[in-house]
Amino acid sequence: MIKDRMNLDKIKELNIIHLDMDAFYAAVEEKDDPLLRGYPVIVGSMSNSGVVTTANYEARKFGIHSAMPGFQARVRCPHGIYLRPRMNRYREVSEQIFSILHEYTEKVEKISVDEAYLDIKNVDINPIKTIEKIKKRVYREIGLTMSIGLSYNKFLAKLASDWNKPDGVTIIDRKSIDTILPPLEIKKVHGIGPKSEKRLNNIGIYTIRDLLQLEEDFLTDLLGKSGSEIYYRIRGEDNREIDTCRERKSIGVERTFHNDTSEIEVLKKHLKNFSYQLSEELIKKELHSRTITVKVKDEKFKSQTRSRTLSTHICDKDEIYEIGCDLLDEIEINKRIRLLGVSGSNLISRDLKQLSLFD
Ligand code: TTP
Ligand code: MG
Repeated sequence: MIKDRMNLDKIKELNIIHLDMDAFYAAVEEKDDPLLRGYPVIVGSMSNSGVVTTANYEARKFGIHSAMPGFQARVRCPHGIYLRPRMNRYREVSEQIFSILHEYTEKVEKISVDEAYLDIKNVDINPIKTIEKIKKRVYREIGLTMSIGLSYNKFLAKLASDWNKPDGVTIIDRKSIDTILPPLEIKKVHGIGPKSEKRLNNIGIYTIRDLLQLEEDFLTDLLGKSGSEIYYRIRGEDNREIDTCRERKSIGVERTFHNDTSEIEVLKKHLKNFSYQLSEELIKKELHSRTITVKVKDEKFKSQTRSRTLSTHICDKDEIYEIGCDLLDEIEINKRIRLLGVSGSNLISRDLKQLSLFD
């Protein structure tokens, strides 16, 4: 059902969908055990040191949310039903949802188990009809609700899907951005993470309205390359394409030096720099890695690699650096090194990482 019909002047132009399942893990639990319906359901740790992965909308009325420590949740909602996550089941349901999405377009970008972008440019039917069909089918065949945003780019579609949760549909067209965007907090802008938010707050910038006053150059000086992207994004411009092969096997940073070196201290200095960059990439992509690999290539082009697989997934820069140093120490360096790299593989997304905190 369309809850929010905004000004639809150029409906054909609206061809990017962002969809996000409502209270996903908890909703799967309710689907599998309908007796849970109507009660506050919290999926997460049984132990005091664990965290909430999600709570259904009943439980959210008690102020419970993802990432909240389990003990705090129990204080706020002692009569809640606390369940351990069943990741395999969530993945299975997720696959069923995605196979329905793929029936509408092959241009599906999977962001996580319960979230995707769809490009419906080549779908012949009216975009609003398409949304209604997707929602209805997922509800009828799987029994779960989702919230959908429809717009003409990714940033706005994602903003829209979050607008009217749960079970909502929000459409943002060109005409509506002038009223929708200015009052929003800057953290709503894709690309403004906690660090950038703080930097902007420090100079008195809290809303998109404030942000709109800043020149592109100023934003680039302050936030680097993403400053320019943000400058256009808040004006409703975002050219990011739907990326259908987003699932990655590994992420790495490597470089060939101008001056080959065999000095371990110099190599470690580079390694530190690369580890920090790798950590930044992982955080940006909301990924954590369980296997860290260091690779070197010497002046005779001989490569050596060393890897370590950990018991938990990590993304912290100092942890990556520390493991990287151990791995580098294991490599026998008797020639000058021309290339050094560090990478993370065995990747999982943020939501799965959270589970390992209490398992
Ligand atoms: P979200 O889509 O962020 O949350 P949600 O689907 O539970 O609720 P909403 O209706 O607000 O969309 O995340 C999807 C699933 O990912 C969620 O059900 C549980 C998991 N998750 C975590 O494990 N840790 C987290 O910090 C978050 C935010 C989610
Ligand atoms: Mg969700």
